[in-house]
Amino acid sequence: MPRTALRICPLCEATCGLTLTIDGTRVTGARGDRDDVFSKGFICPKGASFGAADADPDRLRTPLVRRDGVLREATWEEAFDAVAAGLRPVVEQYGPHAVGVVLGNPNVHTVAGGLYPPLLLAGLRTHSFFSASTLDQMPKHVSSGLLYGDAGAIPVPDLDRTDHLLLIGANPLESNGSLCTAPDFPGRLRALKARGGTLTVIDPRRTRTARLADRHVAVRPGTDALLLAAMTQVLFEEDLVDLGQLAPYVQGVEDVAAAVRDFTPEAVAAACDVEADVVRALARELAAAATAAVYGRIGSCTVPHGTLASWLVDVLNVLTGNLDRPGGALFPLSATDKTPRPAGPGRGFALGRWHSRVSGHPEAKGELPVSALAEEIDTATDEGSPIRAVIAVAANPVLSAPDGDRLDKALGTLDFMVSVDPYLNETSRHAHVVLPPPPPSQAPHFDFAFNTLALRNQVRYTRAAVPLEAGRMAETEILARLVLAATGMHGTDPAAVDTMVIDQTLGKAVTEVHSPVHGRDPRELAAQLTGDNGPERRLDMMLRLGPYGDGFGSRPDGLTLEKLLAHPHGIDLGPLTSRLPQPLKTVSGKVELLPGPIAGDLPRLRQALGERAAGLVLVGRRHLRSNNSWLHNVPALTGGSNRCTLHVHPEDAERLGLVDGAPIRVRGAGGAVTAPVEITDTVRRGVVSLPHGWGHDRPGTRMSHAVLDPGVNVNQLLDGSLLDPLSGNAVLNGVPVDLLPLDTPDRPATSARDLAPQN
Ligand SMILES: Nc1nc2c(c(=O)[nH]1)N[C@H]1C(S)=C(S)[C@@H](COP(=O)(O)OP(=O)(O)OC[C@H]3O[C@@H](n4cnc5c(=O)[nH]c(N)nc54)[C@H](O)[C@@H]3O)O[C@H]1N2
Ligand SMILES: Nc1nc2c(c(=O)[nH]1)N[C@H]1C(S)=C(S)[C@@H](COP(=O)(O)OP(=O)(O)OC[C@H]3O[C@@H](n4cnc5c(=O)[nH]c(N)nc54)[C@H](O)[C@@H]3O)O[C@H]1N2
Ligand code: SF4
Ligand SMILES: [Mo]
Repeated sequence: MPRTALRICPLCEATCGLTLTIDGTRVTGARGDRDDVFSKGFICPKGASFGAADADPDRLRTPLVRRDGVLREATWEEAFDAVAAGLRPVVEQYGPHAVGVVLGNPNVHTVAGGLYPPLLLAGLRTHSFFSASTLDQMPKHVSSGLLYGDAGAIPVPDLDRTDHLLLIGANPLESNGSLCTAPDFPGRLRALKARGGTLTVIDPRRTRTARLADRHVAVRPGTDALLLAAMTQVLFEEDLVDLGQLAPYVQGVEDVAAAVRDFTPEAVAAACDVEADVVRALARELAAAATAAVYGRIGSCTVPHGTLASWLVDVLNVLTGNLDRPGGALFPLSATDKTPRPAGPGRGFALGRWHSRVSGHPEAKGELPVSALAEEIDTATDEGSPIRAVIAVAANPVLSAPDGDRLDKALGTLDFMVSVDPYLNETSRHAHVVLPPPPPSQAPHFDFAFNTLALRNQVRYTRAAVPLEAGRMAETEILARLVLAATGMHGTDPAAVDTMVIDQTLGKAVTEVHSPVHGRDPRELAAQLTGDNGPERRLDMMLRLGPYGDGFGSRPDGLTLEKLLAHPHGIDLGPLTSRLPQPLKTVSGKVELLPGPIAGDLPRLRQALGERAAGLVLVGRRHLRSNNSWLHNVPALTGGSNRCTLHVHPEDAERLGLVDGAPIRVRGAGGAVTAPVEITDTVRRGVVSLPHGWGHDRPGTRMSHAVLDPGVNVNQLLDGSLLDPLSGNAVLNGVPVDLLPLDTPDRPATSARDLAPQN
């Protein structure tokens, strides 16, 4: 008899509750859980294909260990012996920085990824840490770090209550939202319009989201920081600045006024290709709205001025009094956040505490740019060792980061590489050991990351829907064992890792005056923890120490794991509320509106006033039925409009003599690829668009469906040299490209410099 089980969807940031139908141990169906306190039954085509993604026969079932150059099935014991034997000599001989840790996107979608990577990094003490964040939202972390003193304090647009939403470089109708966890983002935009609110979308493409908008501004890619600076200038010039309740918590308003004085609408119009009147209207509409929220995503981050654009998004929210108020942009308070300390000055946020060995890129939030991973492996310098071993967890940088060909070669030269990945793909094929996590039906789910970005405070936990299959190891245990193997403790019981974290956390909490457990005995507290295993006990501890927790009995109505388990559809913790000044950790204890590093980067923006790409520039796009590089192996999610084609505007196509459907050579600084042309007026003139995550045609992978329609790797067009300097984020959008005859060779004839924007 089929049964049902609840499972939060791990496939995107919307975190929808699913009701799975299960026949034996197989997931045969998935529908939205109507009783989920947050998602209320919403589901998208990816969630509906949960069963197919879960049961993909190409998912690895056992560890693989390389012997005589060939990856072969092995036992878990053999695999971890090989990991310890591969990693430790590198650490001992060349030091910790010779081990690179690469974390990919799915870490933010797993319990294991939330709980163990910090221990791996702390244990290894390597500076060679890279993640998908520097292909994504690092500019936002840096701007939040500088403005609020906390790189994790990211304000979320209050979609359900705002009167005016200004959406920049985001396409939630395909992506379902990002840095704003909102199940049914599309429905929430429609509701905004239905209640008389207005939606403005800034995007070089007329996306499905843009088609919902009252106003769509097809900005020239990479110029949002200029546009937003000009809007800021208008607010000052026309006396529209009104901080309202925020005033006591903000410093530096006058400094910002002076800093943006040159960026008039007239000055930015040509660079942005947006008329000065339109810029003025955007600023006036924002200021006039009863409440408004400015929200920027991928298109505003993965560009040369990503940190400045991210900063200006928040500056506009502050200057219009919309930061930290209902209807504006608010700071969530998640159930596993630490219990808030009293407001007051903090330590602030530092950038560049160390630098990358080869190009001297500054670290940001402890990370080096993943764009620099290849050179950190393949380039020797006088100082320090190149990276000789890599630990990759849920990461496919060969496709997701710039210049995959170079990285592909570099990974092939490592002394040792381990991948924690369910697939043998473009990246994991280089590993000496592959450790496959179980499919999601066999894993629990808790959103440590996305609850801190959710548009409503709520908490939900789902245990594994299906028991671990024989021979499988939970990803939490895989990562705990990996931490031990990497830090010279191979052979220790993995449960010791959780016990150590619990002892340390409770030991610290009892010393903190504001903690609900101040002064108590940590052993007595540890004995109270419930849960079936170490990760669950850690979750119980975090919930109980958190802002809604029971404080181990001091607030008897508060949250515990037991209470959460008794509410399988989740517990609603209420709408977001104003929280300032408590979240601020700047040295001044205020919002520091013009931080030094930002002021230092403004001359580069001023220079961009005169820059214009001479030819075509490339932007990306997402499709509802895809997810980065790893869902192309699920037949139900491929085909139809989800294809790797080059979107070209009809006028550009005519000028260049392009034919719809015919292949064309696209060349950038890092190489060339051939993709079919798709002529569409959804891209603006001068812009072409290719999606990322494709290029499944390398040998030695095991993705039998994906190879049938491999597409091409858009990131091969990049050479990894274009970065946002403050955050180290890769420039993935607004990149100059040429369209050339089909027989053009792979390697570029011109250098990156020749293709860079010209006056
Ligand atoms: N040109 C261009 N490039 C981009 C982007 C873009 O917009 N344009 N977007 C960027 C963004 S935003 C991101 S986040 C990155 C993503 O970059 P990555 O994180 O490198 O890539 P993903 O495709 O998300 O997949 C990572 C790996 O996780 C594995 N995986 C899936 N589920 C699990 C699991 O449960 N456990 C483990 N251990 N592994 C799992 C997959 O098999 C895959 O190998 O790509 C970036 N690259
Ligand atoms: N279906 C699906 N959903 C996903 C993913 C996926 O791959 N597929 N990936 C997930 C991940 S890892 C992330 S980070 C999120 C990302 O979520 P979003 O940020 O919503 O991602 P995109 O759909 O790529 O939207 C980015 C938009 O920016 C536009 N753009 C490009 N350059 C510029 C520019 O210079 N200025 C402006 N204003 N706009 C520009 C592009 O045309 C595009 O429409 O999506 C997540 N959800
Ligand atoms: S919107 Fe995202 S979380 Fe919701 S069902 Fe679709 S993929 Fe899953
Ligand atoms: Mo992402």
